[in-house]
Amino acid sequence: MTALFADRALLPMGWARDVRFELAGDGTLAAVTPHAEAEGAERLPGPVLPGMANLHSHAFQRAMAGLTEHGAGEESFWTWREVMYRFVSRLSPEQVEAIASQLYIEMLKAGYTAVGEFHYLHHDTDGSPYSDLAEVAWRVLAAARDSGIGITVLPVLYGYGGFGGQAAGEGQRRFLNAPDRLLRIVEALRRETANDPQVAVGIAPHSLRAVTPETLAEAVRGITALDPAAPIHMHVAEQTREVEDCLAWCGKRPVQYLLDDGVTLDARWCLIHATHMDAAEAQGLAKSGAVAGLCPTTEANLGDGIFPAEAFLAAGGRFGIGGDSHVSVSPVEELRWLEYGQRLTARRRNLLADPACGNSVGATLVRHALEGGAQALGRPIGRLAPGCRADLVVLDARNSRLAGQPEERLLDAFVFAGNANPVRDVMVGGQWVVRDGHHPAEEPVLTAYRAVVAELLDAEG
Ligand code: NGQ
Ligand code: ZN
Repeated sequence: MTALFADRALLPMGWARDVRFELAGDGTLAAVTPHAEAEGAERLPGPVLPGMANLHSHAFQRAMAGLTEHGAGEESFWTWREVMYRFVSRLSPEQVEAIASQLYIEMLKAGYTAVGEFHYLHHDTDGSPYSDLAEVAWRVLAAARDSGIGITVLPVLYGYGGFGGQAAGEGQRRFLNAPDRLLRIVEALRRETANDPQVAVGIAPHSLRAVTPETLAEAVRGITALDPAAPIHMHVAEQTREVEDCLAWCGKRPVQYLLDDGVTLDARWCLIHATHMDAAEAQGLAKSGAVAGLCPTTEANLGDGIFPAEAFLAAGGRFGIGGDSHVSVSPVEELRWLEYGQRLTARRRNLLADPACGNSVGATLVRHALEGGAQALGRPIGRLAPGCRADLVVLDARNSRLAGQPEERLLDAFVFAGNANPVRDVMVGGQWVVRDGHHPAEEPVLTAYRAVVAELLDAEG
């Protein structure tokens, strides 16, 4: 059995010293022992954290980052979405794979060891299905496997262009599936990955705008029959216009609708963004046990608004973080902006400081995001404990932000003290995938990515 040894490691109870990890052959942790001997173990060169989950990704959007920051005045989420539709209308499965490969390597190097791929680009450019319905899903799966990142594939149910079953537009035609066809993609993925502990499969009804109560219920029934614990993710209440349209459609706000009608929100669910909630909705979502999937850098980039994090956390709410459009690929930046958004609106400091995390903002952010991310991705991750995946991140003891920090301030320094990447080595499922800041495939993957971006930008003109 392989053994690792760390001077300091973040365990479920908090920081521990002289921790010995025994790795089992199946990629899990067999034993985690504090105050242990280093004898015969590989000594890790810095403090060790569990790998972070990136619970919300649209991988292809990585190649759009920086493309939509021009133009004054009338730009909004909705005009960004038009540009995104144009971009997506040209992408080939091979290009999606090349972009996802680059993204997943960037994620690993930043300390993410698992991703939730909210996958909605299903069909050919004219909207007809590929001969293999799951063609593009295989591409993102291949990118994850080749990079070594763990993945929860969430094939998206997308049927309509707005509340009440409005017809989908041209730009959405590559996304469209009825529930039965979506479930065929889910079943194919489940069959192929049944014995792969690096992969889980769930579903993602895209948003209340893209489903009807009937198709939503049918998809939830379908996935529940296949796996009663499978994750279910959905975008909700990201823009105020969505709240207004939902009120006009059913008389309720989006989160309130989900709490009251149609579905049973519980620990399987992850509501992405949930930006615009009133106090009752924040309470209700917290009590449901569902995870709020927060994507602070994308929410800032798209002008969404600020999630009511202080109230949600005070009510016992669970959250995780996602890179979403990948304008940033950094758990540090997501967590930092989660707290900064609160400070900028409240004009106070240290709003997300949980007494259970020693009132440290850094520890509160990291520990909640680890837990909520693991729950949302439906895999045994986010904890350095026996039976969990051996997904761990070794921080770079040479990074200035860690200099002289005692354990109780280490996570504050991790989140708030600088910009150089503090991640040195990354292990996923017992395999080293990043060593001293490098991934073994980073050069060829970057070369392929550059070629794809050049093709795409050429076509953009
Ligand atoms: C998406 N992205 O599906 O990629 C969405 C935009 C929509 C974000 N919401 C499209 N950040 O919500 O209709
Ligand atoms: Zn999204």
